[in-house]
Amino acid sequence: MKTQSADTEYKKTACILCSINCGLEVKVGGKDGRELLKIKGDKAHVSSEGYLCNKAARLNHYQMGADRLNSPMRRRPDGTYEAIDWETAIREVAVGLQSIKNEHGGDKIYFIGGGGQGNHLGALYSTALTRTLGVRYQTNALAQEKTGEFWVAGKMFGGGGPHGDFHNTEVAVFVGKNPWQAHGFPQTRKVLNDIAKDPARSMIVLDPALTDSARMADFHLRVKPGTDAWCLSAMIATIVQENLTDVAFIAAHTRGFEAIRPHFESLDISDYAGFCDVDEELIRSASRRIAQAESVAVFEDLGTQQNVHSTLVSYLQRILWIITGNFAKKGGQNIPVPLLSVTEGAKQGASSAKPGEKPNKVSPVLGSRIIAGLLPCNEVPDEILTDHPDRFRAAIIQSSNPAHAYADSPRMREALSALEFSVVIDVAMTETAKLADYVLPAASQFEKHECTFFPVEFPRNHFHLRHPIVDPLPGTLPESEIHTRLVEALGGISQTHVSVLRGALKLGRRPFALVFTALAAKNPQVMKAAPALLYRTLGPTLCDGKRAEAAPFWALCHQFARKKAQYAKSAGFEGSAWKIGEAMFETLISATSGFIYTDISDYADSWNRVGYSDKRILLHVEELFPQVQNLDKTPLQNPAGFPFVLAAGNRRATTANTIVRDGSWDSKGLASSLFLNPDDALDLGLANGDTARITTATGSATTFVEINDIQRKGTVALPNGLGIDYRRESGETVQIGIPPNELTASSSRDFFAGTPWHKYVPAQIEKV
Ligand SMILES: Nc1nc2c(c(=O)[nH]1)N[C@H]1C(S)=C(S)[C@@H](COP(=O)(O)OP(=O)(O)OC[C@H]3O[C@@H](n4cnc5c(=O)[nH]c(N)nc54)[C@H](O)[C@@H]3O)O[C@H]1N2
Ligand SMILES: Nc1nc2c(c(=O)[nH]1)N[C@H]1C(S)=C(S)[C@@H](COP(=O)(O)OP(=O)(O)OC[C@H]3O[C@@H](n4cnc5c(=O)[nH]c(N)nc54)[C@H](O)[C@@H]3O)O[C@H]1N2
Ligand code: SF4
Ligand SMILES: [Mo]
Repeated sequence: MKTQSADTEYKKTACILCSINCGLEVKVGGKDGRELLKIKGDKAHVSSEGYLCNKAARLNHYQMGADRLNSPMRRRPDGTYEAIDWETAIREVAVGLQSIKNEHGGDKIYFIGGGGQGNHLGALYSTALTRTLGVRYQTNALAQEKTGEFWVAGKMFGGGGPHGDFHNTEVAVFVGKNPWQAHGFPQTRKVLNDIAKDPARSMIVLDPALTDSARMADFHLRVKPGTDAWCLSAMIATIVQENLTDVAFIAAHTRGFEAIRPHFESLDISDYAGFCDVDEELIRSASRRIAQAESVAVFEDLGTQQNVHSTLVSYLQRILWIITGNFAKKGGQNIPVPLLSVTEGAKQGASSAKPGEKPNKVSPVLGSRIIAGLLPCNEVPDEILTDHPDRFRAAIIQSSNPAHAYADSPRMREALSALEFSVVIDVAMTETAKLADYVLPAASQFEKHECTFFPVEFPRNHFHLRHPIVDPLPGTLPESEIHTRLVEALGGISQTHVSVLRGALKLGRRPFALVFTALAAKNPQVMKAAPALLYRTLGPTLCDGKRAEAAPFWALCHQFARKKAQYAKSAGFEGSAWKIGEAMFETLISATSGFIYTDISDYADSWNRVGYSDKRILLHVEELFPQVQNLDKTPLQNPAGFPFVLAAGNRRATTANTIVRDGSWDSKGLASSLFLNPDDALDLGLANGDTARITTATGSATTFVEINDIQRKGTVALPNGLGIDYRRESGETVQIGIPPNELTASSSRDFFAGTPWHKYVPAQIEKV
């Protein structure tokens, strides 16, 4: 685990502030040699090629955060914490979890989180712990944004998640997405600039706000908040009514068009334009632009995913590009080949049911739909604060701050406090950590190996295992070590197995693989604890133990080579499945700027990942289509006394979820304001910089206003990720901005996926 700390060479790693993880070169040094002194883009990185946005330069605020934890903490009966040593912490946490398991069953332990924007290696290791304990249920931030989309994609394509090819597309469509600030695909700002500059390409944005992205758009459909379903319906109707569909594509590749066609044929486009308050001609011309394009790529994000009709919108936007034939082609939507997808990881995290048992598809208390292995975040309190016999009794929370990030923070705090046992694994003493029985301090993402499972590009896909670039903060451990020690304390790793495997390894990795497989066939615990067992056996042999944390990837590379050899071959890996697996793994652990593991030239290959045996895309989704038909009977109305629509949590130039807790990284304090439209400001008697009170059904808060042309009249917006308690080096605790979920309600959620309506919070605004 040791790295040289005193040298000042540039070292390669990646930015952790959004899912793109741009490659970095960092000059380390400063205090204890642990600071990130200078940060530049890594030109050799296989995906970002030197690209960075403004945020990466401030990463030292994360690395050197004054509230970093440097010792395991145990809660005293009076609610304060005392530092304890690691040995005590591991022993007591293992005992705590084991006693919940013995008394109530492992399925009463809830696993929350796993990883963030830059770290998923800990999520991989956590499966050793959760499967050893028999944990069956989990949730994470994806279940407050993407689960509806996952379900819709799964239903329409029979698996796989299609992804837009924005680099090559003729028309880019952003639905509730502000890619200039939030990114979402490699080198986002460069791609947006390329599209904007090219007269042959266009950008269409659906957003009530005049965001940086909307300003670049050729068509800005400035919908009334929460009405995208009407706008998208009108767009589909335009294409159907003006006979602009791709008839040949629909006939050859889809199922169910006849069942949905009559609705869009008879739909009154002008009425629907009225519902969403967008000019009918603008809707028609944007729709024609889509229909006439050689290729169209679409990105939906939080503006609709965290809004009323979120799952419906996921469905409607797909109809739009499917009936215009934009699947399995350059510049369109394609289904990538992941090395390991986050949702596969999610499924693995909660161990599957015992043989003969029905797999768990619904949550234990409410009986809600579980999508991609995840329970809806909004329902966490409902599954705890009840006397239902199957309620959750304990939680393991890793790299997530539900007390701040999930809807209705007061109720989340009540729920987390009601648990009989809880442990948080984090780098900082977060709002959630402050409610836990034990807090285990993780090494930062620059102090250990890390990676994410987010990159899902097509046709070239990369993976980047980052090496530590500084020594761990004394007192911290990487998740690999934390989970392995916990599994050992629970008796989940047999020392006999360890000796036998180490012995086999002396003869080579092939005998090791054979012995591992033989042990696993006899003892199911071997597979359950596999990441930890590989770490303890194969780990020490990887570059003299320096790359021990990469051990589980050895198995994953071999799995990929066995099941998907043709894709590895497309990236230049040759030979037998064994040879390919070994070569992929050796490349993975040594490629400090990432490596390409799939490079397909044929876009039609996407059809191989459509799950239905007839290889057709399903257009008529019976669970959702009735809601589409009923739209005009369900107009949106705010409750009396709350005339504004608050978007509780937008991405801005200096926000990054709660990864950087030190608010001073936003040196000009730009991020914390409430955005307000000039007409509304006039009505309310508010001037720039004045303080306003925001009141919702859940709570109330004050902050200063920023009057701008970004906000649509009747809407206001707060940034996401702010309002966290930050303990400065001086000991003083500061809170910058508003914690948005003091204002949101856990009951405001999608009827289907349970995803929150953070972007549609009825609110009252007053001058203070
Ligand atoms: N700078 C920065 N970048 C980030 C993050 C960050 O914290 N900071 N977080 C990362 C994460 S975790 C995620 S999930 C992504 C999210 O990325 P985005 O979804 O792009 O981010 P948001 O700004 O939350 O929401 C997008 C847009 O939705 C719009 N919106 C609000 N209401 C509606 C509506 O009714 N209809 C439509 N069509 N639009 C609406 C808002 O005006 C906003 O411009 O960003 C990632 N990137
Ligand atoms: N109102 C409102 N709420 C929202 C949103 C919104 O737009 N509005 N957006 C939602 C979205 S899209 C998301 S993704 C979530 C994000 O919310 P969370 O899931 O809570 O994720 P992060 O804010 O990224 O917090 C990650 C945690 O990981 C910790 N951490 C950092 N590095 C490490 C590490 O190496 N190991 C460990 N163990 N911990 C580490 C950080 O200290 C932090 O506590 O917020 C959601 N909440
Ligand atoms: S925050 Fe910016 S620099 Fe960091 S990964 Fe995302 S796009 Fe790259
Ligand atoms: Mo997110």
